[in-house]
Amino acid sequence: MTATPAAQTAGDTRMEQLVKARAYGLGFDLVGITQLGEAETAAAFDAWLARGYAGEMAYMERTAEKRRDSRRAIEGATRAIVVAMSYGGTEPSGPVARYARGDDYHDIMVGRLRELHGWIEEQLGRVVPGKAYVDTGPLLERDLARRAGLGWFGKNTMLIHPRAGSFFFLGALLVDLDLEVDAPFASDHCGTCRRCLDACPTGALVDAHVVDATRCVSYLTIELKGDIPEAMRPLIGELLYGCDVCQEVCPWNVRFARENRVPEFTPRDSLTNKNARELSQDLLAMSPEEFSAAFKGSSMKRAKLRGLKRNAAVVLGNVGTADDADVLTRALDDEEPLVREHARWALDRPRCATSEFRA
Ligand code: B12
Ligand code: SF4
Ligand code: SF4
Repeated sequence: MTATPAAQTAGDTRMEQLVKARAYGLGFDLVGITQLGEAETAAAFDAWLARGYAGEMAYMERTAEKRRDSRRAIEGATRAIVVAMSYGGTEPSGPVARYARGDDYHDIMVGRLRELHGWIEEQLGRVVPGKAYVDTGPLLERDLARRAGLGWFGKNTMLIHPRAGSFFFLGALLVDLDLEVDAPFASDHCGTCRRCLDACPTGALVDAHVVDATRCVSYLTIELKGDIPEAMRPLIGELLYGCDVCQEVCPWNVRFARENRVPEFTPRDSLTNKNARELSQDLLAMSPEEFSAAFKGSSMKRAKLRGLKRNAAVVLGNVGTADDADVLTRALDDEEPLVREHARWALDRPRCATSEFRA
């Protein structure tokens, strides 16, 4: 433990312990506390940006100054209560990444962190300035999490905990409160293993601990708004939305991934009962109204219907058969040029093409 004074106590129990107990009670799997300050990985982050690995995620560059130093996120905050929540790493693999199969984790986790914040204020009987962040804030969340003792940086860049693997989300409640901090996670348990680097389907793990996002399936199928580069399309295989490959092969997940215990993260039937082809066919035929209804409350809305149709066309180009020609041909009339172009590409792929079609 780093020696910082613990100013708040309630009875005989230290505030840190109470906060952690409450956080576990709210369903978080891991909790740690760290001091805000300059990110230890700021230099690695700068090098990553300089090499263009953020691609079109302009917000990473725009908010870089804040990300380098977590004290800049909100005025006056001194501590981060960092949490992790497992989302079902034991579920079978499939065309949609595990994290996106249930309800949007941003809403669920921010809601629970706000509950924790309210509870702290109630315990102390005063206002505690603070703010909850999950994913979208200007923070290097993995940096904060390692400093709070939640795990090490895997060679696949995931934060990994020795008894929980890496299939969990991270979040942080930044507060102006003098809590005693936890020791950082100092060891590294990757050793000589390189399974994730070898398994990545697109070669996005350009080095240990370095993801070139512009090659990562997660970026290509979610963050990228325009055309997926043609050279990358065949490498995407049947991955429709996101990618779990570099986590699935990790021995720490094979052994320690936890089951989902959060009802809201339960996979939607519409996603789990269908294979990549069936799901892609459904998406390509979907109207905006059907899309809104089917994906209400889902983080998959981030890619919008046009992005999902684009991905579906790529998947059918990779794993479809001549039986998918009809749905792809109809997509040639889609109002979105993006969808039309990817459908055309898919139809020209040997698996989908028939002589009738090529004419
Ligand atoms: C941008 C982003 C992406 C991008 C870029 C990914 C990336 N690795 O940077 C894309 C779209 C590709 C992506 C994909 C995914 N993401 Co994402 N993403 C983010 C986001 C918003 C920022 C990440 C970031 O700062 N990148 C900058 C680079 C430099 O950092 P980094 O690669 O994470 O590297 C870290 C360490 O490896 C270390 N480091 C860097 N170089 C070196 C060198 C050495 C020698 C060492 C020791 C360390 C080290 O420093 C960095 C930490 O500061 C965070 C949320 C947040 N606000 O932090 C979520 C986040 C990282 N993503 C998350 C998830 C779940 C995913 C996916 C699994 C989703 C999916 N299934 O498709 C994939 C996993 C891909 C992967 N292997 O990273 C979780 C990760 C949870 C965890 N256990 O680690 C986060 C934290 C969101 C959340 N709140 O839960 N993501
Ligand atoms: S998420 Fe998939 S594409 Fe991205 S680095 Fe991991 S294995 Fe490679
Ligand atoms: S697969 Fe191996 S090298 Fe990659 S993160 Fe897991 S333990 Fe580390």
